[in-house]
Amino acid sequence: MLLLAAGTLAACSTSNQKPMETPKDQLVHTLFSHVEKGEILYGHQDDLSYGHAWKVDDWASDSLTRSDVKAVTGMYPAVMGFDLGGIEMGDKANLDSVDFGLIRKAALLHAERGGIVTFSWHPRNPLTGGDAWDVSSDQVVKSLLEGGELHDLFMDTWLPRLGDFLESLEGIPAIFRPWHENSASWFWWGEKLCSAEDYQNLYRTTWTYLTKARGLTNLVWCYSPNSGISPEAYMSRYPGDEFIDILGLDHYAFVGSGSLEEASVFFSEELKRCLTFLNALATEHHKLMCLSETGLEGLPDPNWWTGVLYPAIREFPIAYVLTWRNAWDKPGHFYAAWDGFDGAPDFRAFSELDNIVFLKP
Ligand code: BMA
Repeated sequence: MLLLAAGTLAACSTSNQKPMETPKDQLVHTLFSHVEKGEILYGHQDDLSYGHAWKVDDWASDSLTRSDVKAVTGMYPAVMGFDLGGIEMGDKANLDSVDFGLIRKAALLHAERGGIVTFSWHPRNPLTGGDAWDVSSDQVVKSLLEGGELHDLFMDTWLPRLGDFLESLEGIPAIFRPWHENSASWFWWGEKLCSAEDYQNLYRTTWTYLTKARGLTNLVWCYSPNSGISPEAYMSRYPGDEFIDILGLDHYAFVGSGSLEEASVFFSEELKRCLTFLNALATEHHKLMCLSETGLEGLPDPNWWTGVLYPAIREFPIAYVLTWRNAWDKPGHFYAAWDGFDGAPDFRAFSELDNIVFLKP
């Protein structure tokens, strides 16, 4: 629908009319209009590609109607997350073995059904050959920037491959969220692995390539540090208002050696603290805000959705909240309920809340 509207509007454009809205502008407006109504969209990572103990096998012929979220709530997630890790290598499938053909098909289909798509990116470590979590060198970001030994690889191979994939999305609007969780130090672009200036340069180079060199007008850019930081730290690596549309936050619940109840209290308090400063920053910079990644792995709390997550987010104008993937091959690695799961009723109750938005099939 969005794609059709964009094409129709463009066809009507004349020189004395206002410049037409790009797909990116349209998505930004859509998200702002949900926020103005006090609505929060629900998102789930990789929802159409696989779920708890199942996966799509023959994606080219599959109608992609299966979804753990739909099996429990009767609705698809409004926001669908996908990861592009591996696209930079020219791989056929991403780091979680999801074929890029399936990702593209699922993204287009979800947009056609009226949903919103978002892409994260866990690229390999180009200096060591390791994965995104290989933090053995603090020279990786520097090596990709102008003057660095891998700058040509970045500009002539990595970004073009990423650009080719994003261009193949036929102009559907998409939230792009590269270089995430940069305030922590578990990815090679993390806080201790590069200077603030080099991080900003990396983000801006990515933006400039896709937006200027490739002319993509469908990307909504999200900046998403991890929780556990001050507002000053959040902004210390901010690429700048020109480059960013959404101020995101990644924040997970962890049950360590303490009790589940302690973990929930910590999760809620930290989330509210971060969303409070994010709200102030979003207002000041005229940006959207979102909870770009969250979740409680394996959902050991049967009332987590309505008892912990919802009370922590309901007061905040976040455009969406996205919980991470339900791995098909790791039984305990799931963040949304699935059919037959004990905690399914509370997830269903969450989906039925007035201001939480799912996508009706
Ligand atoms: C992590 C885990 C990993 C996965 C990665 C990228 O949080 O889910 O298993 O490879 O995200 O999707």
